[in-house]
Amino acid sequence: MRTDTPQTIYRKDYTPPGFMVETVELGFDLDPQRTIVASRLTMTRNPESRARAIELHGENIVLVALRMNGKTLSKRDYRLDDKMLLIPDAPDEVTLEIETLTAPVKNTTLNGLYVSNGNFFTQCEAEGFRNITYFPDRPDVMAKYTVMLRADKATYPVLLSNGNLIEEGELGDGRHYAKWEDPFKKPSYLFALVAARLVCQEETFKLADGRSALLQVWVEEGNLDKTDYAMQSLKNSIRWDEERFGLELDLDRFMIVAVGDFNMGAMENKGLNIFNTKFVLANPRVATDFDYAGIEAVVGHEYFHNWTGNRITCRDWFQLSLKEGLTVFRDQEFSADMIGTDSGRAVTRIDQVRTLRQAQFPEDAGPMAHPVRPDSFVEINNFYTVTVYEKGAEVVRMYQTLLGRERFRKGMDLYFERHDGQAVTCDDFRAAMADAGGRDLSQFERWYSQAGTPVVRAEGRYDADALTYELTLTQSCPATPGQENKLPFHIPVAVGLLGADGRDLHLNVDGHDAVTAVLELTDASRTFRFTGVKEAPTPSILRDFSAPVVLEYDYTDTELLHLFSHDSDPVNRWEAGQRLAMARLLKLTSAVAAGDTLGLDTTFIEALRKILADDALDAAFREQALLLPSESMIADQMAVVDPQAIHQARQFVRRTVGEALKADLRAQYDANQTPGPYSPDALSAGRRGLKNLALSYLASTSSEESIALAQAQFDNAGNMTDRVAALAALIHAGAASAQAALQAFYADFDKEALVIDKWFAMQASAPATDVAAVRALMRHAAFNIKNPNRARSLVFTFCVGNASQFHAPDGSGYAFWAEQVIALDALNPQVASRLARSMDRWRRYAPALQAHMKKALQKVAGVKKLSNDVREVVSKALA
Ligand code: 0A1
Ligand code: ZN
Repeated sequence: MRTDTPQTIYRKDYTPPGFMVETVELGFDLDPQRTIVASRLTMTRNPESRARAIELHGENIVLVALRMNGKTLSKRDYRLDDKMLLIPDAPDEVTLEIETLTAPVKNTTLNGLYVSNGNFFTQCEAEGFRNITYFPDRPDVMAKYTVMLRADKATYPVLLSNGNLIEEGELGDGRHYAKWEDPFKKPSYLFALVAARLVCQEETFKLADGRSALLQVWVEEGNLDKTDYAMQSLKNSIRWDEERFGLELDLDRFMIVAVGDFNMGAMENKGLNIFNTKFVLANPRVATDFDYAGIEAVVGHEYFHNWTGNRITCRDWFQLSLKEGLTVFRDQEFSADMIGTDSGRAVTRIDQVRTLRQAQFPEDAGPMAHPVRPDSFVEINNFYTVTVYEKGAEVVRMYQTLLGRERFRKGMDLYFERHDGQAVTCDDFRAAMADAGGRDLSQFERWYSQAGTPVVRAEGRYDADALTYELTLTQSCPATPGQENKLPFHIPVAVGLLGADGRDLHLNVDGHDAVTAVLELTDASRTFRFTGVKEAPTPSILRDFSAPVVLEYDYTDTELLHLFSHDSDPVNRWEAGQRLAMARLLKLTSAVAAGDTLGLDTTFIEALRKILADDALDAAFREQALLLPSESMIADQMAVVDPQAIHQARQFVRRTVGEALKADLRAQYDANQTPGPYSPDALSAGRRGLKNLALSYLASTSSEESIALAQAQFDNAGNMTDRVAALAALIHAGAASAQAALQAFYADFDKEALVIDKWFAMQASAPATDVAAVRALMRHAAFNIKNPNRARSLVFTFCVGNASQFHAPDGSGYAFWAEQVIALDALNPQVASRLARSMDRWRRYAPALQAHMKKALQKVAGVKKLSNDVREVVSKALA
């Protein structure tokens, strides 16, 4: 933490490292108060650099000793400040021996070496290693690591690090040691250690080439009954990467370790993945279908990083999406393949589209907007964003759409062939795709360099005499901070045409001869001509969400209803329903604000009824189709956001649908029970999803009958999915029994931290929970702001997921936000900075609210000892 003006770092300033590190030998004498780290580095001058000095990063550590080539260096031989250690005169080959001191127990940032529940863990991405020892802490310095851990045996019986265990033994006075060696070169951000009292589930797993690997999932003792699904997901991930990409596990041992205090989801340290407990621990009693899906995705994600991230890493942090966008794409494909059916795949795709719209589009339209490959940053930790991750994954998906699956795979092969063991850039990845695909992808580069969500406007014209349909696509992209004018993107637009009977017409356009054509829009505007079109079609544009853009087309209700009933592309079928709903929600929001009477047309309700009752459709798809756009998505469509009016309008639609479709909802509720033992598979989860959506619509009417139904489900639930769904229904309906249910829930699960997180989150998001109620919950004995999961469950959920209360007209929500950002910043800047982001789009509210928000932002910005993390976010918001 510094008080000086934070420095901006630019991509264009990249220079290669002055020295490369060949080998790293680390020795840890672990003690919570005083850990001594001895490091021995062999380094050689990099012929590609003009830098003379050895530059080592180091923060929040004490330098105890420094030797170069066996000789102790005195203060005159080096320069040291609070960030860097510089040795100006160094020979071309050096061995450095460095001793440093840290106090892990005092480290509340959860970055570097820290203590969680009495155990030691590390987190080094992006720049945490410099909190452990002095080192060129940048991803383009890759070295081989040997690690010796020493600690008290009774307190820390398990000592883990990257790679293979090569030696272990006793040390006397109750201490023991373990020596680990990682056979692969890696950047420092992939270093990890664990010293802890843990137990593991383990298994020997056969790899495709006949080798075996030892797989372990390490958890605290009481959690060994919650590791099966993570282990199963790990095995599935290994198989999948072998089959889909021909990539094998390159180690004899692969470990996953769960930790209760963690800033993010998980971390792909070589051979030693460290996970937030949230993405490891599951059994039917404590975890929901959603949790299970999250575990599968994150276990996959971290495992897939072993090739996309670890074997080939990033040259610098501006290239973060090189590993993250690609790895998210891989985990998305993995999850989709695990379901196996086309309709299941489509539901995962719909979820991805929802995430983009819910989180990435707003980011791209706000003060923190940045390209997938940013040009500058103040604090790299602020750039682990939905843009770098999810939009980055869309960019990778577009290669596959443009090249086809087969040539995309060739591109991946070529990427590994060229760059294995290297630290490279997004341009290198694009070059591999272009070369393997035999295509010029130079214009595609703009997806990396230009921020903002492109808008594609479509206009169609049918000529009955010529039997042609002309589709004109016009693109534009709004200005973003530092980027006034944008050049045209290379956009794949997948299009189909529906006939009056709802069936796909056969297409002849641009050399395509199919029912879906991928049109490539590269100019600002282009007209595509479909020939042999025998009737006026309804266009289905941007099928499977073929590009991360906003599609504008002036659909009539009739066309949307047609698509909603018939589109063979499930994503666009769903999309038509969302458009129908959004138009109504926006009208109703205005009506609420104007004090007009509210109404909902039967056409829309009947369209929902039809989908709901269509047993030919997957339950999971029907659930998606009946889910209304969220309050924040509605807000994004408004010139001036009115959170309370949005909330009332949406509630009105839920209530009206709940009443009108009461019988149908009840029928689906009954038809989609999942008797027998719980299974998290997609089919069962989909049925539970539809059933619980039906329950929530029914309960939104607050009828006695629906509340009794929710209460019965709560009392008899055989799994956590049904239990939380029932509890949420009771809370949101304002049922008299909700308090008692909450208490019973707490009493049942008070030993399960992840369930208590749900307990806080459900209350934080309830429309009746105001700031005072949140403050009261913060005084609950189980609340602990130092634990990121707990802070997120209560404080974040309220600020991000309870808009009508957070945006209380008196500004009390914003004052609360400022207080919490400031309190968190003193403990954990990374977490504080995430919370700070929730005020990004303050300029979109009415003047009175804006005034309160500005005051809150200024209050945070006025704090002298603010982290760079929060400083960057609030100053960009205020700029
Ligand atoms: N690379 C991890 C994400 C991650 C990033 C930073 C962290 O600490 C500050 C932790 C994890 C992933 O993509 O899963
Ligand atoms: Zn990742």
